[in-house]
Amino acid sequence: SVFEYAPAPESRSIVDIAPSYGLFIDGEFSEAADGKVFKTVSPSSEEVLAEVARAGAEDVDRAVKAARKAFGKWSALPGAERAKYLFRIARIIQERSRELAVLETLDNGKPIKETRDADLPLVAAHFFYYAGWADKLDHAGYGADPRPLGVAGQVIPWNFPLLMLAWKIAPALATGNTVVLKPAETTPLSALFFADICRQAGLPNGVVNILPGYGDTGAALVEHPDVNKVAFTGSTAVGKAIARQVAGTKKKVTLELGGKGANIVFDDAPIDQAVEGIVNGIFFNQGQVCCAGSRLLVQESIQDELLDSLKRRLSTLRLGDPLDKNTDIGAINSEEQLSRITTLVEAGEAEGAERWSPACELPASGYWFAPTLFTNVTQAHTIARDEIFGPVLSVLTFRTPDEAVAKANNSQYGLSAGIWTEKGSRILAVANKLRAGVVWANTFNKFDPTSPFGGYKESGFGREGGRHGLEAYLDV
Ligand code: TXE
Repeated sequence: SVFEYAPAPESRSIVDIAPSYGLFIDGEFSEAADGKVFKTVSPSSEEVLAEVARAGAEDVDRAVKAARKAFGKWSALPGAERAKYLFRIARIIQERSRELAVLETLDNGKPIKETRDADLPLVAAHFFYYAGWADKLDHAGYGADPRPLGVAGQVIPWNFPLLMLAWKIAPALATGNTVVLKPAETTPLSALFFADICRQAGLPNGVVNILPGYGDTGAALVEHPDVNKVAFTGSTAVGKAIARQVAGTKKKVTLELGGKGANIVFDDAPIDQAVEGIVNGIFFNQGQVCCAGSRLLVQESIQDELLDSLKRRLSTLRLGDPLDKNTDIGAINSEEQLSRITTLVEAGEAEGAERWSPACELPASGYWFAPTLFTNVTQAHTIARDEIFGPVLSVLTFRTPDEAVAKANNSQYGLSAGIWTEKGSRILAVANKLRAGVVWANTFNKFDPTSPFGGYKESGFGREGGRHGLEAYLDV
């Protein structure tokens, strides 16, 4: 049947993509009540990968009811029993990680090197980590009887489809909540594959429900009166709209929004290591990372040396077929995102910043953007202020640590920052003054399920990951 995982006639790889996918409600795949569907395309080739059912308000209601019905038994299970399901899911993710990596790369456009070596191991790690918490909640300082909130409505973006699903679903299930999750419209496939994993793991029906759809599906989920907790990752504009929507209700909410991370390089930093960190900070996942190091703050005295090295390194990056294991830079996730990046880059040029890219040929079809560096950038420039969410680095300079801190903090956002220096005392002094949820020292974009993650200011509120990530799903 079309709503099962029947192999597609011309499957390109080890993963079988069905021609069409359903909504996952109460353990079954089904059509949308109104029969609506949408297409998901490969951003690297623009070919249609599959047709996907598009959930409307009626489907949201059916999914929330299924989650509510499942909540009673699921939340009453001893933590150790819930842990078994989570461990089983984690192991199946590991076993099927090659298929998942290929599927994620096809639907998202990011290099297989990243899905295989970064996304998938982290996805499994989150399920293992939160599985370990499920039977320990009673003795973790939460009081005698920490209670799950109920039904969690979760809306996730397209930049790390599976990882964002793991960040949301793993802590929710460990704490005894049930879930209705809406993946992003451009990347629904790995979440539906995950639905199949839930079935394979024998997860009771209704504990996890997956509703592909657009923003209207997300809004209907957030609005549903029987949702107790809303967890959102996405744009600051939609995050604010959601905050307004839940104001005046008793719903709890966590928001993980945009960023404009500063990567600060002091004159005593090991240059080669810093260059690798800068590249990883802004070109990993084509810069479509909320905590990307999109502003490089370099100490004036080493600017020339650092930029020379950086340009040499950028000239070695390979852009192209995301399924090629040697590819460093994949496709931009959607035409819409590509046009947002293009608009902001044009603003950078119009405002007088100097644009540079290594010589590189862009494939004829698909959505591509060459790694781009802007110098002569001031703090007033749009490209120094707005989140570009693309492979574009704005370079600014500073003379003193205080100036570096002031410039780093001069942002509406406060999600991430990086510091490069050999001086341990400077790392501590500067990190303590940065208004950012994550500060990396002599590294960048390192993630771990044990560490809470989240933002200051317009980057959102609440934390995901670590022990703090549990609190977002508990009443204590
Ligand atoms: O985000 P949206 P978009 C930033 C980044 C990017 C910009 C726009 O700067 O360029 O946002 O991206 C769902 N109620 N980030 O347009 O619209 C939507 O269907 C409920 C940063 O893709 O916020 C999708 O599932 N849900 C970010 C999810 O929200 C709604 C990651 C994100 O989409 C909704 C992504 C509504 N009214 C973009 N409208 C990060 N923090 O990592 C849309 N959605």
